[in-house]
Amino acid sequence: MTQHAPIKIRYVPREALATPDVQPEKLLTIINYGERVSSQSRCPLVTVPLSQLGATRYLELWSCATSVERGQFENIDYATDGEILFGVCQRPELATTSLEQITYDIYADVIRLSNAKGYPHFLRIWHVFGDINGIQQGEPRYHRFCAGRYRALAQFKPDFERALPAASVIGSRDSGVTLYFLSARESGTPVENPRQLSAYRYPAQYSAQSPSFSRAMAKTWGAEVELYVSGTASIVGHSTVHSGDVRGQLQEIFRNLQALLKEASNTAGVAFGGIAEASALKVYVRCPADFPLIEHALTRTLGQDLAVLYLQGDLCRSDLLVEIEGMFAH
Ligand code: 3EB
Repeated sequence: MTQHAPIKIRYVPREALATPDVQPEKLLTIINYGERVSSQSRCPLVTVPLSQLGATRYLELWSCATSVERGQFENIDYATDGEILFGVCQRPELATTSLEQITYDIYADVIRLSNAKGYPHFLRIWHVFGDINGIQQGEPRYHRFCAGRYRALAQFKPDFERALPAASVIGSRDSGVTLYFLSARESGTPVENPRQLSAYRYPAQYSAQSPSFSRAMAKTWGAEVELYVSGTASIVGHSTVHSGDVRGQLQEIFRNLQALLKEASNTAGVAFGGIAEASALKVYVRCPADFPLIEHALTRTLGQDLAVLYLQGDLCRSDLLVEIEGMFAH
């Protein structure tokens, strides 16, 4: 018997929500981007405050093979299917608390929840917060975020740098912190990119407490291997390359993704193929004016059939113009 990955992530046009083809009890979550929409579904609909670019507005449907159990812990909504835990937390950023402290608090709660439910191994985490390139108490806000994340992981997860999840950190125009994640009963295998210095070893100029994520996470589910690829930018070694040149950044991202897929295939002992074999890609675009060029370059390189979602998002270094993440399966 082939055991499939416990979850499938699909992009469906927003209108499809009126006539869903998935039973609500088999949905881990529905993720909506940008303007709020109302849902008749009994499954929680999470609105991530990043605008979609492009003609069609999509929702992300995360479905699984079995019925899910839902719950709440602190203000984290979660759903489990016996193999995987999905959780989402949205908190306002109050002037009385630093971004570092808010990040620490959310991480501490998320770690407590995942430990208590028996899904302690983080696979993939997304983070969205406002004013990512702003300065707070003399330090870039992204560095403050990294410090809070690092402090919580170091406190609650001994040896955490050997098992870092894949991640994305995106700046929104709205304030507030959104974090959503997948964790599992059994650990996955982190994968690093041979073209890039591991982020957790970046020099201090990128954050005194280094960014705690791996370039990708490979996870075996029975006969299937799933690869969760972190937000990938035009960074070689630890330096941004092609500053101010969106075309050059995109080409460098393709090279980074190809190298990472090759490394992941070697590590996992399966062939993930090339970028065009992705089951889903997400592209974060800093300047909406760059969107037509980016979309054109992606369809020319990867074809029309690939599921790609484009979002307006600010990136953690102010010279980064575009970033791509994705999921692959074998
Ligand atoms: C980079 O490679 C680009 O701090 O979790 C990408 C994905 C980036 C995740 C994170 C940061 C993070 O350094 C930025």
